Amino acid sequence: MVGAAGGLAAEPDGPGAREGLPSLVPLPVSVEERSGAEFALDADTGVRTEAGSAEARRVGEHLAEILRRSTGYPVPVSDASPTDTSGIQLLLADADPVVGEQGYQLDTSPDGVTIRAEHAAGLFSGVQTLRQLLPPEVESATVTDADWTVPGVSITDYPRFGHRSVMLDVARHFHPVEHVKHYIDQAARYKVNHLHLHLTDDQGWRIQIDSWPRLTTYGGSTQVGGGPGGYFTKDDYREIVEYAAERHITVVPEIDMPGHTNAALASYAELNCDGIAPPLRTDIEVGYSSLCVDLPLTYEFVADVIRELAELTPGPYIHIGGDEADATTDEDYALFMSRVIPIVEENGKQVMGWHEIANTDIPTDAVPQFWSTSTSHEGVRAAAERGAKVLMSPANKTYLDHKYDATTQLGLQWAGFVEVRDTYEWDPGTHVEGVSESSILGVESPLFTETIVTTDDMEYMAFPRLPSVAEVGWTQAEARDWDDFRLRLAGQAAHWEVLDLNFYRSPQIPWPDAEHPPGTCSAPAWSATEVYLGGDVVSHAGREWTAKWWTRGEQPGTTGEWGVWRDEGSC
Ligand code: NGO
Repeated sequence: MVGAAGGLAAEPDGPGAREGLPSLVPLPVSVEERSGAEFALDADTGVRTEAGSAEARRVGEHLAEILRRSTGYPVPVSDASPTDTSGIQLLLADADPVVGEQGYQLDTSPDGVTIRAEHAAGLFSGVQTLRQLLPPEVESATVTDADWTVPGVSITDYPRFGHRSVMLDVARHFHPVEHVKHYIDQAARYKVNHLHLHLTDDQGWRIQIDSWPRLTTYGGSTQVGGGPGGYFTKDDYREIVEYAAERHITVVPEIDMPGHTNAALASYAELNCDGIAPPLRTDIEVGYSSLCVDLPLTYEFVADVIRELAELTPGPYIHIGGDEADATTDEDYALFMSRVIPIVEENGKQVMGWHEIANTDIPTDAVPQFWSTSTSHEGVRAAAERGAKVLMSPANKTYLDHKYDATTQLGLQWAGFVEVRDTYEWDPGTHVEGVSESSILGVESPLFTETIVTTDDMEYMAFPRLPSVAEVGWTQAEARDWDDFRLRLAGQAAHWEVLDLNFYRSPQIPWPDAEHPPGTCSAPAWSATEVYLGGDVVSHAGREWTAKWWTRGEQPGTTGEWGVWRDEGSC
């Protein structure tokens, strides 16, 4: 067995991807180069899937669609046959048992490529690897000319952690179904298998709840900065769940409570302890709202919301938030959780929550999500000792909403700057005192959206950090090495260019791009608070800048809106 990291020529300091095999991210468990086993796709190549398995067929169709789009070949999908094994085979038999629930084996020969797995999830992961083995043009949305040769390899691969997740906050800025699907596509490429949707927060409620309709019609009517907001109808939401499932991604919906609930409290006066509805909020303060813990109606509300949400949720988890409940006393918080957790369980779901829930008496199948910048937490340690599993998303390692460095115009920085190397060089299995590998469920990279409006913004913050955290979740600890990773990551850029992804050219990565070698893109020069005069373009110091977002607020001496404008730099 040749470890992929060891078997290939790597030049840590030179620009450009490493030579040899295409750069795979996340790094597989083992990659053996096999000369003479290259396979060239052509107009006759078909995909053959395990006979009788609808799931394998779906993975096959998914692959065929990608190949048809870029190669223009017909790529028929049919049942695998013992007598004709040419082409691309997706089989659910005879995989080495070491691949487990989610792993796969991928072998090439001059006649084809065979992916074997125990389950369709493994086939799907193998297909993502195959995409990276093919030339980057395979990602083209239109028919392209390329040498469609898959190098000769024998790969055995399986994940370190079964739960690899991304989170998208659709509450601070609403992100419509198309944005979410786009994000799902990018995450699936890196073997992420969960999408946590932060559906509610102070600034907006984004999921239709039939028994409490004003949550969305009123509570979803704005967002950070005062834009029109929006929400998912139940059909929209089902569409997301289904789209994700086709990509072997399970959706984990989050209703954040008892804090982060201003949108709900604004929508229904009767949910407030004093019976008075607060105004909708469009700023980014945290820690001021709380559901009314003593009010019986609070639990009727929660029961309705959880029931309707559970009906929309095929996955096992419902995330109940629980973070930053600064407007709730500790006693009230514990009381609230002791009443809400059973509601989730009665609906047949397991609780996930930000790590503060571990300050209360949570059941052992509840999952605290660690988001602190510190490396110890007594409640999380104790929960792990009692047998709970922990989801790891330390803010200073995994928060995709954070600035890369002082020049990043988007993003927050309360946890410091988060460069690519920060997201890579940490170990989920040893990060939190007293919480060992066996207590770790997996790893998540959250994208909060206080400053994230467009898919360009999402891409810029997620790339290249999302693939980096994805490798932390997938690749075995001893195989990870920064100097090797940065070369493999550089190798991904060619795929991102075909995909037209707006990725951040971190100076830590030796990008192979001759046109834009590291450091030659002009850094964004400034951001400033200016009076907003209307329209989308504002003149500043004689130049025009596109303003992508602004924050409504009070500014001494002005009565209008004002904004934070940014220069976006150029390449
Ligand atoms: C914190 C806070 C969120 C913010 C985010 C911004 C958690 C779990 N609660 O993370 O409300 O949006 O930081 O980085």
